[in-house]
Amino acid sequence: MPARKPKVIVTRKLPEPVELRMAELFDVEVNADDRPMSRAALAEAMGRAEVIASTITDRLDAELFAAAGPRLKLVANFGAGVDHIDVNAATARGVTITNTPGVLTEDTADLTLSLIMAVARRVVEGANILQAGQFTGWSPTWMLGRRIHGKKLGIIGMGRIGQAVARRARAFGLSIHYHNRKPVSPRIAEALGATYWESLDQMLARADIISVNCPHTPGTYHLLSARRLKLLQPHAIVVNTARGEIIDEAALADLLAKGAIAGAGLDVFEFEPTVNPRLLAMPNVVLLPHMSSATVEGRIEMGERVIINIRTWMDGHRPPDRVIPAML
Ligand code: 8YV
Repeated sequence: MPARKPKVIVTRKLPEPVELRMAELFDVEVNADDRPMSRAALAEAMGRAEVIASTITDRLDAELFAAAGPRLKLVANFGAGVDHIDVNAATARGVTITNTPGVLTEDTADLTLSLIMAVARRVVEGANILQAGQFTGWSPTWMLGRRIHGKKLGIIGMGRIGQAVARRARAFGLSIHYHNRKPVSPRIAEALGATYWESLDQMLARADIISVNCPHTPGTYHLLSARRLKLLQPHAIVVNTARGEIIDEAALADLLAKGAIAGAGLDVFEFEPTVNPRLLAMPNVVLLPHMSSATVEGRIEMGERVIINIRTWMDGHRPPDRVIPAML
């Protein structure tokens, strides 16, 4: 007898190979127009699906879980971060949440280093000048950036992505400093040559470059608050490929405008997709549209994790990438 196919509603268009495989395995409905689903459409989907394959553009809050249909058992998120999902409310309601860790680590770390280089060496500014036809010839004192080699990188959040950033940064000659809820194992710390700072404040005051690589949780909201940002040195650069909410964006813009810090590279924003207009106008800031995991390979692997999580749940096992409230 063929296996029963669960009703899976996919809230955004996914890469074609992922959609094709899902269609083979599940009774699948895809939001083909690729715009974020409205709250009403999400509520309707949660009323009749067994599985929702969500993305960051779906805000799945307690109210939606409370109103969800009795068939809803799994939200298999396409993405590592789950701050758009009320995991407590889902768990209380008996809905399992999964994510896609591991498969976007290297891509996100690559883009983090790209932002560090772009800001420190004024890469985007230089390219824009050239495209605007303003390159009139080499000069000994023009377009000077800041050297990366020998500087101190302070990584906030030393999980998979933080460690992948550290591995790359070492090759660029940066010394590795990090703040985390707890130190990494001595083996990892030694391999990365990484120094642990229990006090984030002290690390901020000494680092040349700060990279935000922790998840957004109630505990990390505005971790880089106005007070903490003021601890940074005037030549410091801040890079964020994690979540905009971890930095007080208005306070960051204030410091950049005053020249109290040297620059910023941001792939994520506090009120995404809205970007603080003051940041948009600054030459020492490189802004990207939340694209750190945007590779063909990465997005297919993310889809494969979603499928594995749904399949394992279908087979009556515990999905490998389960997110539980205690992890947040
Ligand atoms: C994803 C991300 O593209 O995985 C994450 O947490 O921030 C992104 O890189 C996005 O979440 C897809 O839902």
